[in-house]
Amino acid sequence: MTTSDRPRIGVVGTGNMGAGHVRTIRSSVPGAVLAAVSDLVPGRAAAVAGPDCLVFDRPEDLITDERVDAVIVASSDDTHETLVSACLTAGKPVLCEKPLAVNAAACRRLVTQEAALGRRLITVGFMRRFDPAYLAMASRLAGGELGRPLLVHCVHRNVSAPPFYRSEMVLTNSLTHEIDVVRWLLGEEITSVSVHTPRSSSRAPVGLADPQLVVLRTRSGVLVDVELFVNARYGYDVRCELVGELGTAELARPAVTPPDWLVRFADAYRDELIAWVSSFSGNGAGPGAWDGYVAGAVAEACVRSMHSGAPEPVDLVRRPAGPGPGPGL
Ligand code: ISE
Repeated sequence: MTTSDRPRIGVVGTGNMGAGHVRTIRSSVPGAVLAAVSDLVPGRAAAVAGPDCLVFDRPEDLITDERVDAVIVASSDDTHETLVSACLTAGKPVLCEKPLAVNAAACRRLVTQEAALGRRLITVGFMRRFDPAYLAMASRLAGGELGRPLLVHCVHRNVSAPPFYRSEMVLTNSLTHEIDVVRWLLGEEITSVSVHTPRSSSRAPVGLADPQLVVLRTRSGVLVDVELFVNARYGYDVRCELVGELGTAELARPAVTPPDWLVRFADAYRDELIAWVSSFSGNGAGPGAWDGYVAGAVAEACVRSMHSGAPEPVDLVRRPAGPGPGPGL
């Protein structure tokens, strides 16, 4: 870790998400310096590097370089486990974009590796916990004015999905945001799931089940329904309404439907990075490795339900003793 008071951040993966983090670090995270970037696509890292920023062809070299104190992993999902593990081996804090890894078993390996270190280094990019509108909902729930929660209605619509998107990814990639934010809002685990697939949009690629309707049941019996529609076309539209015994709270929405998540959750991404950088001297901030594992396990139960057509239980392993989750569950 740096001896200066401005940690040097390396960003692996400079596509839309990684490039967004680069911009945010430069413009809105005063406590940090963009020290290095890396991307497997030739020229893509150099295109965002700018002055005083190192460019690495191999992400492993960025992670181990002594001029990098902490790492953001924003590369493709299938690279996350290897790169986060390398950060743990290097003893460097890492913010990994969701999902933490491509499946629950891989997430569990990272949970175990981090627990063996005895210190928290992993933060997972479930940035909605930092969104002012979600924080306002959480505050109203915690204040008691809604009473006990009974239902949560969610909508998660993307303009379009990339051509490699499969029906399972709607659950293992997109739905993980609702899984995490609902766990955080309600402060309890999801115990069973069911997935329903209506007729698909003619605008969706053939074979992609889109939209999908997911019902999550929590330990206390709260039901959460989530509409996922990743080729909605008209805009990026995320909604959430919490129904309690005494009242309801609805997620404040922008006046104009934004084109994507970088616009809709710009404040959340900024505050997530500020909290992450501030946490280097503490015990981590926001969702950690265990939250990444739980999201993966719940998403896999959803995939099982999509294929079985029946409700499926969520089976979680025992949580290892080790670094705390931060302000999560
Ligand atoms: C994407 O990867 C994100 O993380 C966005 O926040 C989410 O809304 C979108 O569905 C995902 O594909």
